[in-house]
Amino acid sequence: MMLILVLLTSCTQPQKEEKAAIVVGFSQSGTESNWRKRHTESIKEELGKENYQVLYRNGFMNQERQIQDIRTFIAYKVDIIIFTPLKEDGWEPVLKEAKDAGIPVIITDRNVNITDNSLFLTHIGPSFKAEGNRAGLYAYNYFKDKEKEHINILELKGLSSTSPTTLRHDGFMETIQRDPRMNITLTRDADYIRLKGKEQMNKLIEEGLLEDIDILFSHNDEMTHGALDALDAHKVKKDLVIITIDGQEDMITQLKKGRINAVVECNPNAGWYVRNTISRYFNNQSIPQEIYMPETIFSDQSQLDAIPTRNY
Ligand code: GYE
Repeated sequence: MMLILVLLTSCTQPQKEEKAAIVVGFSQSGTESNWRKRHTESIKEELGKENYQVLYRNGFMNQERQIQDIRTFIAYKVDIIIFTPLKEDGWEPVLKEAKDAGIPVIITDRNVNITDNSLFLTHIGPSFKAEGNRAGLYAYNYFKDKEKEHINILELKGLSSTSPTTLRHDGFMETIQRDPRMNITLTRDADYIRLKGKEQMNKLIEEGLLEDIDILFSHNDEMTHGALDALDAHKVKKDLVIITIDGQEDMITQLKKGRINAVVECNPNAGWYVRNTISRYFNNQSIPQEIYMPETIFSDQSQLDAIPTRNY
């Protein structure tokens, strides 16, 4: 009897064919910051919860390489592509190739600059403009009741031609404009890289240009760390209001130490949204063209011991 049962079940089960796993191609732009490392892990972790086969490629901050990675996914005939564009321009041809091959594309983190929005399914990421707004609002409030004729700002910018860099600047300008005393008097590029932040700050200190600066607005924590290193190396003792973006654990530590004034959070945990979007797509459910992730600001005005532990 048992034998018959075993035979029966083993005869019936294999007939139910296993559905082939969905193949996801994930092209990341680089590993320049702890923020980005977390962004990558978050997506990998969440995709790992599904029965997906994930092909991962890192573009190492080289757009040509990233385009090649996407072409490889197209050649492999993956079911869906997730991609984090290094820069805004130059994606239209390869996205068109994906569309012609019938492969949907989800863009996450930075935006692409294209005219044909049908070339991607959706964009999942933070509102960079709102981040800039929050940074500017902190600066505005800080100096609101202080008597001072001019408030000079040094802006340490991230990689050019990227949406976080453009929009963080725009958002910041929008809110500081409320106070005519506030002006960005110095701008330097440091590409979101710690060492470049340090180099730029070193030069400014050596050239004596930091002296009349009141605020440092830095587009990411890595560059801020570099700038802090330079200030330490030169033993600079001056009242500098420091506002940074990302919210890495190592920067929250600096905030708690009183080294910096405000950390605008940039949420790297895109994984859940990506997983949810993929599953909606394959279940024929509607998907909005733009998916924003929630964010906040932590500052010396916050209850510091209530800041949730970061995972990046
Ligand atoms: O702020 C920075 C990273 O594109 C939002 O890139 C991202 C930025 C993030 O390297 O740390």
